[in-house]
Amino acid sequence: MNMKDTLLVPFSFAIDTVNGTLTPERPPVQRRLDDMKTAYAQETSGDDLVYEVRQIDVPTTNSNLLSSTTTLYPGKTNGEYYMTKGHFHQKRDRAEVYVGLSGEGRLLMASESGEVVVEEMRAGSVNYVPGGWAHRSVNVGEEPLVFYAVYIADAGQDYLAIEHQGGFPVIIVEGENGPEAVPNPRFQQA
Ligand code: M6P
Ligand code: ZN
Repeated sequence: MNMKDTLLVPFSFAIDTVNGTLTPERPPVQRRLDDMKTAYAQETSGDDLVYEVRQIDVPTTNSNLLSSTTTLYPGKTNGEYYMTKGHFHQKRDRAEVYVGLSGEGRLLMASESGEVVVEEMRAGSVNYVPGGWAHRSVNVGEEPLVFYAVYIADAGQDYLAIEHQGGFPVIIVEGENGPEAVPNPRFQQA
């Protein structure tokens, strides 16, 4: 590799760990219930803001690391906690690391053959998402869930594979003893 062609100038950002904003500012991508009508077990709609993603852009090559903050607001629709759409990476073998900054959440991970792992997210948690695992985060608390994610910059997001199988194998709902993972009635193994 010719470093003269690829040498980036180092840079720094500051994260507000309570609301996920960045300094210097990055414009948020916003997702509302209307953008996720078919993501939940029961179809939903509305203009309620579910989450915001602020990305630190770099060239999308496999020698760079893309990173972003996600601010996932508290709330529920038809008993399911607010969550991200969730995706596999377009390049399936690309891994991702999540660092929890505030709030309380669950990270759902699912393989293409339907295996499921659910991990906790909170300030100071680090979750490693290996290649081949779809990932979705869920806010199970009463404050915004804020986390920082880092992944290989050419990974890309594949949302269709999740849609085609009716979501993740499990959904997170409020049970008698707090949040619990239960089978997703809409899930169909691809
Ligand atoms: C994290 C990362 C991003 C992702 C975001 C929201 O910041 O995993 O790659 O975009 O969460 O999740 P989604 O893309 O599934 O809406
Ligand atoms: Zn990802």
